[in-house]
Amino acid sequence: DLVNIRTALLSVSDKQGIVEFATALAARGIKLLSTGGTHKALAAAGLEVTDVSSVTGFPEIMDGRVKTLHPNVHGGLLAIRDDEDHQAAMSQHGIESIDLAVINLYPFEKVRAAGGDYPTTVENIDIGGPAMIRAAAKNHAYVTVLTDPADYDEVTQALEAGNGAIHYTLRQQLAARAYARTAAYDAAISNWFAEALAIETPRHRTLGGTLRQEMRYGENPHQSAAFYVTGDKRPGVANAVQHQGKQLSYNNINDTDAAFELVAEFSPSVSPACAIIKHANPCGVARAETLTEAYRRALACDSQSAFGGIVALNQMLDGETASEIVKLFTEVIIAPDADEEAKAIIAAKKNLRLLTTGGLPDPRARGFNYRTVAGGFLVQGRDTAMIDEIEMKVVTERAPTETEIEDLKMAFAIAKHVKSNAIVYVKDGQTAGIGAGQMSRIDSARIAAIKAEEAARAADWPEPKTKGSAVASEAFFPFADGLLSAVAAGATAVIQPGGSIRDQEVIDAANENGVAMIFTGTRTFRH
Ligand code: 93A
Repeated sequence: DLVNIRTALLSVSDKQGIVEFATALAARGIKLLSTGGTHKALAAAGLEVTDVSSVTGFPEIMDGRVKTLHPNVHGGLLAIRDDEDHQAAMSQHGIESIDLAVINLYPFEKVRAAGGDYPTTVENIDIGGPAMIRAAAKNHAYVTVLTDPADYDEVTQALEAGNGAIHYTLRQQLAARAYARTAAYDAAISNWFAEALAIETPRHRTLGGTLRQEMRYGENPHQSAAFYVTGDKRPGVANAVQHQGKQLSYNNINDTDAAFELVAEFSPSVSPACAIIKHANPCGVARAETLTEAYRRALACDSQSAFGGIVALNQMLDGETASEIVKLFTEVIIAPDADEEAKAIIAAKKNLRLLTTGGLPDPRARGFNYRTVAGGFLVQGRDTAMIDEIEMKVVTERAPTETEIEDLKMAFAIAKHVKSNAIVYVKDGQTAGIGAGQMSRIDSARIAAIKAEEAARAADWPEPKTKGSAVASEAFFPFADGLLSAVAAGATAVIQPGGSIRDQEVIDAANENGVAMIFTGTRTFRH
């Protein structure tokens, strides 16, 4: 099971740790081969290293596009060491075996993330590197392959323990990592192409990502978990800067994403906005003249649920808002930015995580959602439905007033981010009650009204904010009962897709109660 290593090929773009690792190899008497830049780095460190050109008998040509794509390299990696025919081919063609390959690829993902132009990004598609990685990994029965500087120490220690040889089980594991790496690399390339060409069809892209973070556990402590990033530059939880606090958990990442995607529906050029999220559903959303006021109003919707929640803001966190937020136990704050005063206030709360993103994600931007099912996964385009781009058809005798329209639009935008069945009451730019995740729409409507009553009691308001409110339903009311429940709670305006065979019943009920109703023709389920 142990294979002695005599020759190593090193070809790395990320030179981090390479000199130390090569030094450890050389100290074991392992012969070093390498490509141009890597050769230079190793030679500069005083190591004896052979240029791969002397193995191929070819110079690096075409700006390095062809440097290791040669039978002397690939034969050396792929030969079955105890196969007579393979041995004969080696001696006939003067091929020498390569027992260990250290390769990391042209930084395609980094260039993409930095917004490299088209030709630069294409030039950073590595061809020879993945070919060598895949060859070495296929031949893991004899060859050790390293694709990540994070693996250098492990292999150095294994060499030490094996007295210059590597065990089969480690070679197998390294091969598995190698194919994970090349698969993620190719996925990043295909996704970049699909993005660059603005093509959404699944044939043009694949599911793939780079491991960002392994977590102690997933949604529950008995589940394993990891966070992968796709290279999509969308401002949000994957691309945020975390200023303080411990690593985000699986649930934190999920909820923080939900929070920021929701608050991004509200342009900061219109007004400050705040969303507070629990278990991926909003428990309060509000707009106001100031950010502090938006936070206070969002909190007032359901101050009980907001405990231990995630706060998302649509503009820079300021000191006043920060000092308001720290009054309540909060898990995470995410905002486009934070000023120095705010950072100092948050710093006093060691466990509170502050994330800044540099901007808001475009709610209209295309993208994909994934979800697993037994034996496969589902892919769909992001829900980019925006009320300003949808025809709002008034279906009742009374048309909504201007204030009602503003609240209807806000309720529609929020309902898109609430688990179905979703009922969202909004009054004066503030959620009055949210009903989420019920199996029947009428139950969601009732729960939203109950939440509004509780909020009124907690805040000592004379009446629930559902009185005189606008209400959104993310899918049609199948019967008049849901609408009547909203009327009972005090709603005066309704927005919903329409499309039920009983639409007329629902419209009649609205007219009988003087309610103004809009049909959007667009449903925004979220299951
Ligand atoms: O341009 S390539 O696709 N053609 C090749 O033949 C080739 N061989 C190695 N890229 C190739 N490489 C890559 O060069 C490696 O994957 C590595 O990322 C990089 C190392 O180049 P240097 O040693 O010159 O810095």
